[in-house]
Amino acid sequence: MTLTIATTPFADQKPGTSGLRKKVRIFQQPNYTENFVQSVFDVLDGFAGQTLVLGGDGRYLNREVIQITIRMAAANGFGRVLVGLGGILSTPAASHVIRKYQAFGGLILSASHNPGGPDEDFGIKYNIANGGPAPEKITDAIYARSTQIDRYHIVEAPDVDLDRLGETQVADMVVEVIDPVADYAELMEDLFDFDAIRALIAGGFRLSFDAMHAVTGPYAHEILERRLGAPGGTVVNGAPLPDFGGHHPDPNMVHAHELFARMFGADAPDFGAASDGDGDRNLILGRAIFVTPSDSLAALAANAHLAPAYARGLKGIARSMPTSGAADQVAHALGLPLHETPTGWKFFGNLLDAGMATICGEESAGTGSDHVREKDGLWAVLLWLNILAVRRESVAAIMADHWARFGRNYYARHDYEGLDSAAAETLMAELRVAMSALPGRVASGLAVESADEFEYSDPVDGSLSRGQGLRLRFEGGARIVFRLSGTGTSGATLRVYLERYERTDGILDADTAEALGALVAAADELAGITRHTGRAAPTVIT
Ligand code: G16
Repeated sequence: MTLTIATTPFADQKPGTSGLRKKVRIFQQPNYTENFVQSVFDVLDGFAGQTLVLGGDGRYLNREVIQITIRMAAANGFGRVLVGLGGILSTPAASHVIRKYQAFGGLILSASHNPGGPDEDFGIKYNIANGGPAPEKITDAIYARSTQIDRYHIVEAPDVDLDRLGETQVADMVVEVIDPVADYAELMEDLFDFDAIRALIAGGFRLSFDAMHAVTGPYAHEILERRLGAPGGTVVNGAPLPDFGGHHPDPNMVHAHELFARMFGADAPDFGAASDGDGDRNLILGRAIFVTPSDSLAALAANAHLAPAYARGLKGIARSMPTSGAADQVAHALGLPLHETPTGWKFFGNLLDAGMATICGEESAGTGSDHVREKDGLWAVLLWLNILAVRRESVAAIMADHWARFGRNYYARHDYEGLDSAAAETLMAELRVAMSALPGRVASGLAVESADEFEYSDPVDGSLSRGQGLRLRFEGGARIVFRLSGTGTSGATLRVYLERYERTDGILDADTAEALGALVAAADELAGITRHTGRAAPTVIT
Protein backbone atom coordinates (compact mmCIF):
# COMPACT_ATOMS: atom_id res chain seq x y z
CA MET A 1 0.00 0.00 0.00
CA THR A 2 1.25 3.49 -0.84
CA LEU A 3 1.27 5.97 1.99
CA THR A 4 1.52 9.72 1.70
CA ILE A 5 3.16 11.05 4.83
CA ALA A 6 2.93 14.69 5.89
CA THR A 7 6.25 16.35 6.66
CA THR A 8 7.82 19.75 7.22
CA PRO A 9 10.94 21.12 5.53
CA PHE A 10 14.47 21.16 6.92
CA ALA A 11 16.40 24.32 6.16
CA ASP A 12 19.78 22.65 5.61
CA GLN A 13 19.32 20.35 2.63
CA LYS A 14 21.40 22.33 0.16
CA PRO A 15 23.69 19.97 -1.79
CA GLY A 16 27.36 21.00 -1.67
CA THR A 17 30.22 20.26 -4.06
CA SER A 18 29.03 16.67 -4.29
CA GLY A 19 25.54 15.99 -2.99
CA LEU A 20 24.15 16.36 0.53
CA ARG A 21 26.71 15.48 3.21
CA LYS A 22 25.84 15.64 6.88
CA LYS A 23 26.46 13.87 10.14
CA VAL A 24 24.69 10.51 10.43
CA ARG A 25 22.64 11.83 13.35
CA ILE A 26 21.25 14.56 11.13
CA PHE A 27 20.16 12.01 8.52
CA GLN A 28 18.60 9.96 11.34
CA GLN A 29 16.16 12.71 12.32
CA PRO A 30 12.59 11.64 11.57
CA ASN A 31 11.75 12.35 7.91
CA TYR A 32 15.15 13.94 7.12
CA THR A 33 16.27 11.28 4.64
CA GLU A 34 12.76 10.87 3.26
CA ASN A 35 12.42 14.62 2.68
CA PHE A 36 15.62 14.77 0.67
CA VAL A 37 14.88 11.69 -1.43
CA GLN A 38 11.36 12.97 -2.13
CA SER A 39 12.78 16.38 -3.06
CA VAL A 40 14.98 14.65 -5.63
CA PHE A 41 12.06 12.69 -7.06
CA ASP A 42 9.81 15.78 -7.08
CA VAL A 43 12.15 17.74 -9.37
CA LEU A 44 12.62 14.90 -11.85
CA ASP A 45 10.30 14.39 -14.76
CA GLY A 46 9.40 11.33 -16.75
CA PHE A 47 10.76 8.47 -14.64
CA ALA A 48 7.52 6.47 -14.41
CA GLY A 49 8.38 2.84 -15.18
CA GLN A 50 12.09 3.70 -15.57
CA THR A 51 15.15 2.28 -13.81
CA LEU A 52 16.92 3.79 -10.81
CA VAL A 53 20.42 2.64 -9.80
CA LEU A 54 21.08 2.52 -6.09
CA GLY A 55 24.18 1.78 -4.08
CA GLY A 56 26.69 3.18 -1.68
CA ASP A 57 30.09 2.81 -0.14
CA GLY A 58 28.87 0.55 2.66
CA ARG A 59 29.23 3.13 5.40
CA TYR A 60 27.08 3.24 8.51
CA LEU A 61 23.38 3.87 7.58
CA ASN A 62 23.90 2.64 3.99
CA ARG A 63 21.54 -0.33 4.29
CA GLU A 64 18.81 1.56 6.12
CA VAL A 65 18.74 4.38 3.55
CA ILE A 66 18.72 1.84 0.71
CA GLN A 67 15.59 0.19 2.14
CA ILE A 68 13.85 3.55 2.58
CA THR A 69 14.81 4.63 -0.93
CA ILE A 70 13.56 1.38 -2.46
CA ARG A 71 10.16 1.85 -0.80
CA MET A 72 10.01 5.49 -1.90
CA ALA A 73 11.08 4.69 -5.46
CA ALA A 74 8.23 2.16 -5.66
CA ALA A 75 5.73 4.66 -4.29
CA ASN A 76 6.88 7.35 -6.73
CA GLY A 77 6.50 5.14 -9.80
CA PHE A 78 9.93 3.83 -10.78
CA GLY A 79 9.66 0.53 -12.65
CA ARG A 80 12.91 -1.02 -11.52
CA VAL A 81 15.72 -0.49 -9.04
CA LEU A 82 19.17 -1.96 -9.63
CA VAL A 83 20.98 -2.22 -6.33
CA GLY A 84 24.47 -3.56 -5.65
CA LEU A 85 24.86 -6.73 -3.57
CA GLY A 86 25.03 -5.78 0.10
CA GLY A 87 24.00 -2.27 -0.92
CA ILE A 88 27.48 -1.72 -2.33
CA LEU A 89 28.39 0.14 -5.52
CA SER A 90 31.48 2.26 -5.89
CA THR A 91 30.75 5.68 -7.32
CA PRO A 92 32.42 4.93 -10.70
CA ALA A 93 30.73 1.52 -10.84
CA ALA A 94 27.36 3.18 -10.20
CA SER A 95 28.08 5.63 -13.00
CA HIS A 96 28.87 2.73 -15.33
CA VAL A 97 25.77 0.76 -14.35
CA ILE A 98 23.57 3.81 -14.99
CA ARG A 99 25.06 4.15 -18.48
CA LYS A 100 25.18 0.47 -19.36
CA TYR A 101 21.58 -0.26 -18.41
CA GLN A 102 20.29 3.11 -19.65
CA ALA A 103 18.85 3.92 -16.27
CA PHE A 104 16.97 7.14 -15.67
CA GLY A 105 19.48 8.06 -12.96
CA GLY A 106 20.94 6.87 -9.70
CA LEU A 107 21.23 7.64 -6.02
CA ILE A 108 24.71 7.15 -4.60
CA LEU A 109 25.02 6.96 -0.84
CA SER A 110 28.40 8.17 0.30
CA ALA A 111 30.28 10.90 2.07
CA SER A 112 33.35 9.97 0.06
CA HIS A 113 36.59 10.27 2.03
CA ASN A 114 34.85 11.50 5.19
CA PRO A 115 34.82 9.08 8.15
CA GLY A 116 31.87 6.76 8.79
CA GLY A 117 30.06 5.54 11.89
CA PRO A 118 27.17 6.65 14.12
CA ASP A 119 28.89 9.95 14.95
CA GLU A 120 30.45 10.50 11.56
CA ASP A 121 29.28 11.34 8.06
CA PHE A 122 26.73 10.20 5.52
CA GLY A 123 25.69 11.55 2.15
CA ILE A 124 23.25 11.21 -0.74
CA LYS A 125 23.96 12.28 -4.29
CA TYR A 126 21.76 12.12 -7.38
CA ASN A 127 23.32 11.21 -10.73
CA ILE A 128 21.63 11.78 -14.06
CA ALA A 129 21.22 9.48 -17.06
CA ASN A 130 24.72 10.18 -18.42
CA GLY A 131 26.03 8.61 -15.19
CA GLY A 132 27.38 11.87 -13.82
CA PRO A 133 26.52 14.01 -10.81
CA ALA A 134 23.47 16.19 -11.32
CA PRO A 135 24.39 19.64 -12.63
CA GLU A 136 23.80 22.75 -10.55
CA LYS A 137 20.42 23.54 -12.08
CA ILE A 138 19.11 20.22 -10.75
CA THR A 139 20.82 20.45 -7.34
CA ASP A 140 19.48 24.00 -6.97
CA ALA A 141 15.98 22.76 -7.81
CA ILE A 142 16.31 19.91 -5.27
CA TYR A 143 17.28 22.41 -2.60
CA ALA A 144 14.41 24.74 -3.51
CA ARG A 145 11.98 21.84 -3.33
CA SER A 146 13.39 20.71 0.04
CA THR A 147 12.48 24.09 1.54
CA GLN A 148 8.82 23.65 0.50
CA ILE A 149 8.20 19.96 0.89
CA ASP A 150 5.08 18.96 2.82
CA ARG A 151 4.69 15.23 2.06
CA TYR A 152 6.49 12.18 0.82
CA HIS A 153 5.34 8.89 -0.73
CA ILE A 154 6.39 5.49 0.51
CA VAL A 155 5.02 1.96 0.17
CA GLU A 156 4.60 -0.47 3.01
CA ALA A 157 6.77 -3.47 2.19
CA PRO A 158 9.23 -5.76 3.91
CA ASP A 159 12.97 -5.10 3.57
CA VAL A 160 14.55 -6.44 0.39
CA ASP A 161 17.25 -9.07 1.00
CA LEU A 162 20.30 -7.15 -0.20
CA ASP A 163 22.61 -10.12 0.28
CA ARG A 164 21.11 -12.35 -2.40
CA LEU A 165 21.46 -11.74 -6.14
CA GLY A 166 18.19 -11.70 -8.04
CA GLU A 167 14.83 -10.01 -8.29
CA THR A 168 12.22 -9.08 -5.68
CA GLN A 169 8.87 -7.42 -6.28
CA VAL A 170 8.19 -4.31 -4.19
CA ALA A 171 4.63 -3.14 -4.87
CA ASP A 172 4.58 -2.55 -8.66
CA MET A 173 8.34 -2.22 -8.92
CA VAL A 174 11.08 -4.81 -9.43
CA VAL A 175 14.25 -4.64 -7.35
CA GLU A 176 17.21 -6.45 -8.83
CA VAL A 177 20.24 -7.09 -6.63
CA ILE A 178 23.25 -7.11 -8.97
CA ASP A 179 26.90 -8.09 -8.69
CA PRO A 180 28.51 -4.71 -8.00
CA VAL A 181 31.92 -5.71 -9.40
CA ALA A 182 31.29 -7.71 -12.60
CA ASP A 183 30.20 -4.95 -15.01
CA TYR A 184 32.92 -2.62 -13.81
CA ALA A 185 35.69 -5.22 -14.04
CA GLU A 186 34.60 -6.03 -17.59
CA LEU A 187 34.77 -2.35 -18.52
CA MET A 188 38.32 -2.10 -17.17
CA GLU A 189 39.33 -5.14 -19.25
CA ASP A 190 37.96 -3.37 -22.33
CA LEU A 191 39.98 -0.21 -21.67
CA PHE A 192 43.37 -1.58 -20.70
CA ASP A 193 45.89 -4.13 -21.86
CA PHE A 194 45.43 -6.70 -19.11
CA ASP A 195 47.87 -9.10 -20.81
CA ALA A 196 50.65 -6.51 -20.62
CA ILE A 197 49.90 -5.74 -16.97
CA ARG A 198 49.73 -9.46 -16.16
CA ALA A 199 53.14 -9.93 -17.78
CA LEU A 200 54.57 -7.01 -15.81
CA ILE A 201 53.35 -8.50 -12.54
CA ALA A 202 54.42 -12.03 -13.48
CA GLY A 203 57.90 -10.61 -14.13
CA GLY A 204 58.27 -9.63 -10.48
CA PHE A 205 56.82 -6.10 -10.43
CA ARG A 206 55.41 -5.57 -6.93
CA LEU A 207 52.45 -3.42 -6.01
CA SER A 208 50.47 -2.58 -2.91
CA PHE A 209 46.90 -1.30 -2.96
CA ASP A 210 45.29 0.09 0.20
CA ALA A 211 41.51 -0.11 -0.03
CA MET A 212 41.23 1.64 3.35
CA HIS A 213 38.38 -0.68 4.45
CA ALA A 214 36.23 1.13 1.94
CA VAL A 215 34.32 0.23 -1.18
CA THR A 216 37.19 -0.59 -3.57
CA GLY A 217 38.24 -3.71 -1.63
CA PRO A 218 36.05 -6.15 -3.58
CA TYR A 219 36.89 -4.42 -6.88
CA ALA A 220 40.63 -4.46 -6.21
CA HIS A 221 40.66 -8.11 -5.08
CA GLU A 222 38.85 -9.10 -8.26
CA ILE A 223 40.81 -6.98 -10.71
CA LEU A 224 44.34 -6.78 -9.27
CA GLU A 225 44.60 -10.19 -7.64
CA ARG A 226 42.20 -12.45 -9.52
CA ARG A 227 42.29 -11.03 -13.07
CA LEU A 228 45.81 -9.56 -13.14
CA GLY A 229 47.51 -12.20 -11.04
CA ALA A 230 48.96 -10.02 -8.28
CA PRO A 231 49.65 -12.21 -5.24
CA GLY A 232 47.21 -12.38 -2.31
CA GLY A 233 48.06 -9.62 0.13
CA THR A 234 48.56 -7.06 -2.66
CA VAL A 235 45.25 -5.52 -1.58
CA VAL A 236 45.36 -4.47 2.06
CA ASN A 237 42.41 -3.36 4.22
CA GLY A 238 40.23 -4.96 1.54
CA ALA A 239 37.07 -5.64 3.56
CA PRO A 240 34.58 -2.74 3.45
CA LEU A 241 33.58 -1.78 7.01
CA PRO A 242 30.75 0.57 8.07
CA ASP A 243 33.24 2.70 10.00
CA PHE A 244 36.25 2.09 7.70
CA GLY A 245 38.03 0.53 10.66
CA GLY A 246 37.81 3.85 12.50
CA HIS A 247 39.91 5.70 9.90
CA HIS A 248 39.28 8.44 7.37
CA PRO A 249 39.14 6.64 4.02
CA ASP A 250 41.04 9.55 2.50
CA PRO A 251 44.00 8.58 0.33
CA ASN A 252 46.53 11.20 1.34
CA MET A 253 49.75 11.47 3.33
CA VAL A 254 47.93 11.77 6.62
CA HIS A 255 45.31 9.07 6.36
CA ALA A 256 47.22 6.62 4.15
CA HIS A 257 50.38 6.98 6.20
CA GLU A 258 50.98 3.22 6.40
CA LEU A 259 51.13 3.03 2.62
CA PHE A 260 53.46 6.03 2.54
CA ALA A 261 55.71 4.34 5.10
CA ARG A 262 55.74 1.15 3.03
CA MET A 263 56.56 3.01 -0.18
CA PHE A 264 59.28 5.11 1.40
CA GLY A 265 60.68 2.26 3.53
CA ALA A 266 63.27 -0.42 2.92
CA ASP A 267 62.35 -2.98 0.25
CA ALA A 268 59.44 -0.88 -0.96
CA PRO A 269 57.21 -2.27 -3.71
CA ASP A 270 57.46 -0.74 -7.20
CA PHE A 271 54.02 0.84 -7.07
CA GLY A 272 51.61 1.85 -4.33
CA ALA A 273 48.06 3.11 -4.60
CA ALA A 274 44.96 3.74 -2.54
CA SER A 275 41.38 4.79 -3.06
CA ASP A 276 38.80 6.49 -0.89
CA GLY A 277 35.46 5.69 0.74
CA ASP A 278 33.45 5.45 -2.48
CA GLY A 279 36.25 4.48 -4.87
CA ASP A 280 36.47 7.59 -6.99
CA ARG A 281 39.70 9.09 -5.65
CA ASN A 282 43.21 7.75 -6.13
CA LEU A 283 46.62 8.08 -4.56
CA ILE A 284 49.65 7.15 -6.66
CA LEU A 285 53.07 6.35 -5.23
CA GLY A 286 56.23 4.88 -6.68
CA ARG A 287 59.20 3.65 -4.71
CA ALA A 288 60.11 6.69 -2.57
CA ILE A 289 58.00 9.07 -4.65
CA PHE A 290 54.53 10.58 -4.21
CA VAL A 291 52.92 11.71 -7.45
CA THR A 292 50.67 14.70 -6.73
CA PRO A 293 47.19 14.35 -8.22
CA SER A 294 47.89 17.31 -10.51
CA ASP A 295 51.10 15.69 -11.76
CA SER A 296 49.35 12.35 -12.09
CA LEU A 297 46.72 13.92 -14.34
CA ALA A 298 49.46 15.42 -16.50
CA ALA A 299 51.50 12.20 -16.69
CA LEU A 300 48.41 10.12 -17.50
CA ALA A 301 47.40 12.55 -20.22
CA ALA A 302 50.91 12.51 -21.72
CA ASN A 303 51.08 8.70 -21.73
CA ALA A 304 47.45 7.64 -22.18
CA HIS A 305 48.08 6.63 -25.80
CA LEU A 306 49.99 3.62 -24.43
CA ALA A 307 46.68 2.09 -23.28
CA PRO A 308 44.34 0.58 -25.90
CA ALA A 309 41.34 2.80 -25.07
CA TYR A 310 43.30 5.98 -25.68
CA ALA A 311 45.63 4.76 -28.45
CA ARG A 312 44.11 7.20 -30.91
CA GLY A 313 44.86 10.17 -28.69
CA LEU A 314 42.78 12.49 -26.56
CA LYS A 315 40.10 14.97 -27.60
CA GLY A 316 41.05 17.35 -24.83
CA ILE A 317 42.00 17.60 -21.18
CA ALA A 318 39.91 19.20 -18.45
CA ARG A 319 40.96 20.16 -14.94
CA SER A 320 39.38 22.06 -12.09
CA MET A 321 40.66 25.60 -11.63
CA PRO A 322 42.62 24.95 -8.39
CA THR A 323 44.39 21.96 -10.00
CA SER A 324 47.92 22.83 -11.09
CA GLY A 325 48.82 23.86 -14.61
CA ALA A 326 50.86 20.69 -15.19
CA ALA A 327 48.14 19.35 -17.47
CA ASP A 328 48.16 22.64 -19.38
CA GLN A 329 51.80 22.07 -20.30
CA VAL A 330 50.89 18.66 -21.74
CA ALA A 331 47.86 20.01 -23.58
CA HIS A 332 49.95 22.79 -25.05
CA ALA A 333 52.73 20.41 -26.17
CA LEU A 334 50.26 17.94 -27.69
CA GLY A 335 48.11 20.62 -29.29
CA LEU A 336 45.05 19.65 -27.27
CA PRO A 337 42.29 21.87 -25.89
CA LEU A 338 42.52 22.45 -22.12
CA HIS A 339 39.33 23.25 -20.19
CA GLU A 340 39.36 24.86 -16.76
CA THR A 341 36.23 24.21 -14.69
CA PRO A 342 35.10 24.95 -11.12
CA THR A 343 35.74 22.39 -8.38
CA GLY A 344 33.21 19.55 -8.62
CA TRP A 345 33.16 16.59 -10.98
CA LYS A 346 29.70 17.61 -12.17
CA PHE A 347 31.30 20.36 -14.27
CA PHE A 348 33.13 17.81 -16.46
CA GLY A 349 29.94 16.04 -17.56
CA ASN A 350 28.99 18.40 -20.37
CA LEU A 351 32.55 18.49 -21.76
CA LEU A 352 32.72 14.69 -21.79
CA ASP A 353 29.24 14.32 -23.31
CA ALA A 354 30.13 16.85 -26.02
CA GLY A 355 33.36 15.05 -26.88
CA MET A 356 35.43 18.08 -25.89
CA ALA A 357 37.59 16.23 -23.35
CA THR A 358 38.73 12.65 -22.86
CA ILE A 359 40.64 12.90 -19.58
CA CYS A 360 39.73 15.02 -16.56
CA GLY A 361 41.32 15.54 -13.20
CA GLU A 362 41.40 17.44 -9.99
CA GLU A 363 43.91 18.26 -7.31
CA SER A 364 41.61 16.52 -4.82
CA ALA A 365 42.90 13.09 -5.88
CA GLY A 366 40.41 12.64 -8.70
CA THR A 367 41.15 11.51 -12.23
CA GLY A 368 38.88 9.97 -14.81
CA SER A 369 37.95 9.75 -18.44
CA ASP A 370 34.98 9.53 -20.76
CA HIS A 371 34.47 5.81 -19.90
CA VAL A 372 32.10 6.92 -17.10
CA ARG A 373 30.97 10.30 -15.77
CA GLU A 374 32.62 10.13 -12.35
CA LYS A 375 36.22 10.19 -11.33
CA ASP A 376 37.54 6.69 -10.96
CA GLY A 377 40.19 5.53 -8.51
CA LEU A 378 40.91 2.05 -9.87
CA TRP A 379 40.83 3.34 -13.44
CA ALA A 380 43.70 5.70 -12.59
CA VAL A 381 45.62 2.85 -10.95
CA LEU A 382 45.11 0.62 -14.00
CA LEU A 383 46.09 3.34 -16.46
CA TRP A 384 49.30 3.86 -14.47
CA LEU A 385 49.92 0.09 -14.48
CA ASN A 386 49.29 -0.08 -18.22
CA ILE A 387 51.80 2.74 -18.79
CA LEU A 388 54.35 1.09 -16.49
CA ALA A 389 53.83 -2.23 -18.30
CA VAL A 390 54.64 -0.61 -21.63
CA ARG A 391 57.44 1.74 -20.57
CA ARG A 392 59.11 -0.65 -18.12
CA GLU A 393 60.55 2.28 -16.16
CA SER A 394 60.04 3.19 -12.52
CA VAL A 395 57.43 5.75 -11.46
CA ALA A 396 60.29 8.05 -10.39
CA ALA A 397 61.95 7.75 -13.80
CA ILE A 398 58.67 8.46 -15.60
CA MET A 399 58.10 11.59 -13.51
CA ALA A 400 61.69 12.82 -13.93
CA ASP A 401 61.32 12.39 -17.68
CA HIS A 402 57.94 14.16 -17.56
CA TRP A 403 59.35 17.22 -15.78
CA ALA A 404 62.34 17.32 -18.09
CA ARG A 405 59.93 17.43 -21.01
CA PHE A 406 57.19 19.72 -19.70
CA GLY A 407 58.68 21.52 -16.69
CA ARG A 408 57.44 21.02 -13.14
CA ASN A 409 54.54 22.62 -11.32
CA TYR A 410 55.48 22.45 -7.64
CA TYR A 411 52.17 22.19 -5.88
CA ALA A 412 50.57 21.75 -2.47
CA ARG A 413 47.17 22.27 -0.89
CA HIS A 414 46.96 23.50 2.68
CA ASP A 415 43.66 22.73 4.43
CA TYR A 416 42.51 24.50 7.57
CA GLU A 417 39.72 22.24 8.79
CA GLY A 418 37.02 22.74 11.40
CA LEU A 419 37.20 26.54 11.33
CA ASP A 420 34.56 28.75 12.78
CA SER A 421 32.34 29.34 9.73
CA ALA A 422 31.93 33.07 10.38
CA ALA A 423 35.71 33.56 10.67
CA ALA A 424 36.29 31.70 7.42
CA GLU A 425 33.60 33.72 5.63
CA THR A 426 35.13 36.94 6.95
CA LEU A 427 38.57 35.94 5.68
CA MET A 428 37.17 35.33 2.22
CA ALA A 429 35.03 38.49 2.24
CA GLU A 430 37.95 40.70 3.28
CA LEU A 431 40.23 39.18 0.68
CA ARG A 432 37.57 39.62 -1.99
CA VAL A 433 37.29 43.31 -1.17
CA ALA A 434 41.08 43.77 -0.96
CA MET A 435 41.80 42.04 -4.24
CA SER A 436 41.41 44.95 -6.60
CA ALA A 437 44.24 46.77 -4.76
CA LEU A 438 46.59 43.78 -4.65
CA PRO A 439 48.23 43.91 -8.10
CA GLY A 440 51.64 45.51 -7.66
CA ARG A 441 51.90 44.63 -3.99
CA VAL A 442 54.91 42.57 -2.91
CA ALA A 443 54.48 39.90 -0.26
CA SER A 444 57.31 37.71 0.91
CA GLY A 445 59.36 38.86 -2.06
CA LEU A 446 56.64 37.94 -4.55
CA ALA A 447 54.88 40.61 -6.62
CA VAL A 448 51.16 40.17 -7.21
CA GLU A 449 50.41 40.43 -10.91
CA SER A 450 46.64 39.94 -10.94
CA ALA A 451 43.81 38.97 -8.63
CA ASP A 452 40.31 37.83 -9.50
CA GLU A 453 37.42 35.58 -8.54
CA PHE A 454 36.95 32.60 -10.82
CA GLU A 455 33.65 32.17 -12.62
CA TYR A 456 32.79 29.60 -15.24
CA SER A 457 30.61 29.83 -18.24
CA ASP A 458 29.83 26.31 -19.42
CA PRO A 459 30.75 26.18 -23.13
CA VAL A 460 28.06 23.57 -23.81
CA ASP A 461 24.93 24.88 -22.10
CA GLY A 462 26.02 28.44 -21.29
CA SER A 463 25.25 28.15 -17.57
CA LEU A 464 27.26 30.51 -15.40
CA SER A 465 28.80 29.53 -12.04
CA ARG A 466 30.06 32.44 -9.98
CA GLY A 467 32.18 32.67 -6.83
CA GLN A 468 34.39 29.66 -7.58
CA GLY A 469 37.58 30.72 -5.80
CA LEU A 470 39.84 33.73 -5.29
CA ARG A 471 42.97 33.65 -7.45
CA LEU A 472 46.18 35.55 -6.95
CA ARG A 473 48.81 35.37 -9.68
CA PHE A 474 52.37 36.45 -9.11
CA GLU A 475 55.04 37.66 -11.47
CA GLY A 476 56.98 34.65 -12.68
CA GLY A 477 53.86 32.49 -12.86
CA ALA A 478 53.25 31.42 -9.26
CA ARG A 479 49.66 31.24 -8.04
CA ILE A 480 47.66 31.02 -4.83
CA VAL A 481 43.97 30.12 -4.80
CA PHE A 482 41.68 30.46 -1.80
CA ARG A 483 38.31 28.76 -1.49
CA LEU A 484 36.04 27.25 1.10
CA SER A 485 35.34 23.56 0.78
CA GLY A 486 31.85 22.48 -0.20
CA THR A 487 32.11 18.96 1.22
CA GLY A 488 32.81 19.41 4.93
CA THR A 489 30.26 18.58 7.60
CA SER A 490 31.48 20.58 10.58
CA GLY A 491 32.42 24.25 10.56
CA ALA A 492 34.31 25.49 7.51
CA THR A 493 37.40 24.23 5.73
CA LEU A 494 39.65 26.79 4.09
CA ARG A 495 41.64 25.42 1.19
CA VAL A 496 44.77 27.27 0.08
CA TYR A 497 46.23 25.98 -3.18
CA LEU A 498 49.87 26.89 -3.82
CA GLU A 499 51.70 26.48 -7.10
CA ARG A 500 54.95 27.54 -8.74
CA TYR A 501 56.11 26.55 -12.21
CA GLU A 502 59.72 25.63 -12.90
CA ARG A 503 60.81 25.46 -16.53
CA THR A 504 62.50 22.43 -18.07
CA ASP A 505 65.90 24.09 -17.60
CA GLY A 506 65.24 24.91 -13.93
CA ILE A 507 65.60 22.95 -10.69
CA LEU A 508 63.28 19.99 -11.10
CA ASP A 509 64.12 17.91 -8.04
CA ALA A 510 63.64 20.39 -5.20
CA ASP A 511 61.70 19.61 -2.06
CA THR A 512 58.12 20.82 -2.58
CA ALA A 513 57.82 22.49 0.82
CA GLU A 514 61.01 24.43 0.15
CA ALA A 515 59.97 25.31 -3.38
CA LEU A 516 56.71 26.77 -2.05
CA GLY A 517 58.03 28.36 1.15
CA ALA A 518 57.77 31.98 -0.01
CA LEU A 519 54.25 31.40 -1.34
CA VAL A 520 53.09 29.96 1.98
CA ALA A 521 54.31 33.09 3.75
CA ALA A 522 52.71 35.31 1.09
CA ALA A 523 49.36 33.52 1.51
CA ASP A 524 49.28 34.32 5.21
CA GLU A 525 50.44 37.88 4.68
CA LEU A 526 47.87 38.65 1.99
CA ALA A 527 44.85 36.80 3.39
CA GLY A 528 45.54 37.03 7.13
CA ILE A 529 45.02 33.31 7.69
CA THR A 530 46.45 33.27 11.21
CA ARG A 531 44.79 36.55 12.11
CA HIS A 532 41.33 35.31 11.06
CA THR A 533 41.54 31.68 12.11
CA GLY A 534 43.96 31.66 15.01
CA ARG A 535 45.77 28.81 13.27
CA ALA A 536 49.52 28.95 12.81
CA ALA A 537 49.60 25.94 10.49
CA PRO A 538 47.24 23.93 8.28
CA THR A 539 45.50 20.80 9.54
CA VAL A 540 46.43 18.76 6.47
CA ILE A 541 48.86 19.31 3.62
CA THR A 542 48.21 17.33 0.45
C1 G16 B 1 34.11 16.02 -4.34
C2 G16 B 1 33.94 16.51 -5.75
C3 G16 B 1 35.25 16.94 -6.31
C4 G16 B 1 35.89 17.97 -5.41
C5 G16 B 1 36.02 17.42 -4.01
C6 G16 B 1 36.50 18.46 -3.03
O1 G16 B 1 34.87 14.85 -4.36
O2 G16 B 1 33.37 15.54 -6.59
O3 G16 B 1 35.03 17.47 -7.58
O4 G16 B 1 37.15 18.33 -5.90
O5 G16 B 1 34.76 17.00 -3.56
O6 G16 B 1 35.58 19.51 -2.98
P1 G16 B 1 35.72 20.66 -1.92
O7 G16 B 1 37.06 21.29 -2.19
O8 G16 B 1 34.57 21.58 -2.19
O9 G16 B 1 35.70 20.04 -0.56
P2 G16 B 1 34.53 13.62 -3.41
O10 G16 B 1 35.62 12.62 -3.68
O11 G16 B 1 34.57 14.18 -2.01
O12 G16 B 1 33.18 13.17 -3.82
